[in-house]
Amino acid sequence: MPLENVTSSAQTSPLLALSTSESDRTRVEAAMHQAVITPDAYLTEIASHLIVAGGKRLRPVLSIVAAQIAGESASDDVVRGGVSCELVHLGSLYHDDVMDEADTRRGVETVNAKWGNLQAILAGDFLLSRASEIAASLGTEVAGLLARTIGWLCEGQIEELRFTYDVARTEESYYTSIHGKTASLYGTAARIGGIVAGHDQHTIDALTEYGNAYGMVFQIVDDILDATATDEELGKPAGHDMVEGVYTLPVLRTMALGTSDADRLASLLGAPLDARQQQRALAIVRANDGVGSAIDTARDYVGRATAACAGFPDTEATAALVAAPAALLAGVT
Ligand code: GRG
Repeated sequence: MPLENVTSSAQTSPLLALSTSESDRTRVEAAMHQAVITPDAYLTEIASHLIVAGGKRLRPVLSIVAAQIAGESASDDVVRGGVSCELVHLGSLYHDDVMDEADTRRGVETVNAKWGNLQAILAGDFLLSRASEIAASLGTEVAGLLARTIGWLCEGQIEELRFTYDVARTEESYYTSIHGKTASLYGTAARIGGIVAGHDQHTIDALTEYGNAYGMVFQIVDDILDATATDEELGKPAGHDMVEGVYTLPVLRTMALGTSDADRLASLLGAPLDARQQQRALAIVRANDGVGSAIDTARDYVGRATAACAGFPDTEATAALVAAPAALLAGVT
């Protein structure tokens, strides 16, 4: 049963652990499964594959907590709004796994590995269509926002592709990419929670600011972990991003140090790495200040997320929002 996966993830996820009740998680699961049922059992199975496999469901949780900051419980429409974001996330993972030719995701075979690329692309499109249908049922503002956010994900991903294997990639390119591919959907999940719950405009804007900043912390921490965690902790070989030619903040900061190590790293990168080169590149990043400097930047975004909550009512939900980005950062400090 998928709920077991979600519940066990909840214990390791700050946002989930601090905020949503078991009954809210159950509502999210039910709405996720409901959303992908079609008269075609084959399509339903493919579209359900990664839902059944688990996942932290952070985006619907964020919508729910955003809705709850005034102390009210979240309506079914709030849950559906959060689920529309999660379906966009899921659709993007289906497509991302095709692009990366990935074999596993959430501990199971990817859709492309199990059924093939064509099925994965179409099922990903189908998930986006169901997300759009749900968003449309919540009004034109939510529908327009979700449509724009799908565009932001594509823009972020194409920015990353454009500078793959480019050692001259700028930090501006990195920020543009992670804002689009990761942070924008968190911003939208929080905003939809605020809109559907009927919060005032100032609060809706602050929730959006919060979600975007939380998403930036999330992705920078993820990128730091790719360089610093062990293969076992990651469930994949460390340094995977460098191997794939995706040069993230800790790597860009290391290359910018102006030292001989920085030059050595730049000369190693720029093309696919073999296993020995991967280990040498990792050793350089781990031994230098690029990681610490990336942590400082993540900390700035924690500050921005916290500041966005300043005017929120003093409730459990607000406390959960304030605690969540710092808890992410604690994973690398
Ligand atoms: C089709 C919408 C669409 C987009 C196409 C492929 C693509 C462009 C965008 C995907 C970009 C991408 C993979 C961004 C990273 C997303 C991310 C933060 C993944 C990890 O999220 P978690 O940790 O994963 O919430 P779980 O498995 O817990 O849901």
